[in-house]
Amino acid sequence: MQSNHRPIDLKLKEICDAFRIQGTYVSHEEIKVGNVNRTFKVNYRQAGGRAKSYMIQRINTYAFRQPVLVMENIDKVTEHIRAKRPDKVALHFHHTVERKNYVSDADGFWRLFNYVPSATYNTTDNLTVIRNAGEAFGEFQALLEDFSVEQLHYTIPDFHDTRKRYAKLKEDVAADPLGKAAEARREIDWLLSVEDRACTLTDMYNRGELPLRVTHNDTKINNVLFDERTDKALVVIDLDTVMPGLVGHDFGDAIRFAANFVEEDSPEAEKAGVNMEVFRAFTEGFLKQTASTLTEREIGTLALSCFALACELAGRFLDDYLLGSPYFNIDYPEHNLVRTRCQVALAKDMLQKMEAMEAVVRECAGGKNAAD
Ligand code: GN1
Ligand code: MG
Repeated sequence: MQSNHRPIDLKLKEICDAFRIQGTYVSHEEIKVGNVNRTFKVNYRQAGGRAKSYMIQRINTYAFRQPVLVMENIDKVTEHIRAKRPDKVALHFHHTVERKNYVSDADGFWRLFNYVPSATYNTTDNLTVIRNAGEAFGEFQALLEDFSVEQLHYTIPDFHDTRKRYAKLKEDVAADPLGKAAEARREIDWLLSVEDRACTLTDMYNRGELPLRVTHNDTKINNVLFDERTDKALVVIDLDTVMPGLVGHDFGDAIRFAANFVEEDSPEAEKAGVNMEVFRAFTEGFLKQTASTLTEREIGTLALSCFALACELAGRFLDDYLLGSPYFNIDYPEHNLVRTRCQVALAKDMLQKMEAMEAVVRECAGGKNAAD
């Protein structure tokens, strides 16, 4: 499958050249997973005929205004993990002749790393996979326990500041520049009615009740690569949003994605809800790695963090919809409204199941000595 000369192939080949990739460019596939960046797998044939693939990402500079700082964060964090666990699979970012791990040109901001043969999951009810994902994100957090958060740049300021997200939503609902708010009235009203509950973690942090940790901040299960044969987690990827944050940001985001009965953008919002078996499996894995370092209070926020993150993301999707979707990649004009409705339905179900979720968290944390 020799590549033709489509502009995208020419561009990808040019990027590979800048990163000094050896061999013959064969083809590319676009990997449609992320909602923000664009990701391509490029396939090469090396001298001797061996096939080798690389991943190229074009960073969304509307979301990441200072992409060089994103790359600095990634470098520091991966270096720290590599030094502690040299045996672990790590993403290897290539460098240009000028020793930069990115290329910035008229077409965008690009980076390139080795393709890791692996399996990924968008949704799965395989509880082993889920437990392993929980362990992987928990281990990520545990490995960075001794990394000082001050070393990290805030690449997207106030990323999980739910209060500020709400303030922005209210501002844009009031301005309603494209006249779309009426269509989303029910979702807007509901989200506003639960604002205080959704902002509990942010408020606790602002009162000094929760410690800052190094968090991944985008813990969707498709950001874990799994061994194709054993389903063991190999590596946590997509470190763009690694920043100082709260443990609940990682836990809650993971649950709102992995434990939902339906995909994040399912048009069948009425089917959204928390699969408690998945919830338990993820919680077991996550707390196995983290319980001993978390404070009682942090553990006490975990179940509620799922609700907080679902509401926060619902508000973000909705806000983006009202503005004509400049932030999230969309496949059709109503995509962000569909995503909003699905997150809202999920958040409502979480309220119903809050006590059950809290009980599972307590059970899984039990036995470990919480840190205070
Ligand atoms: C974005 O692009 P992706 O899929 O890694 C977003 C997350 C959202 C997620 C929702 C930088 O992540 O915060 O939770 O979409 N990332 C950024 O699917 O905004
Ligand atoms: Mg991401």
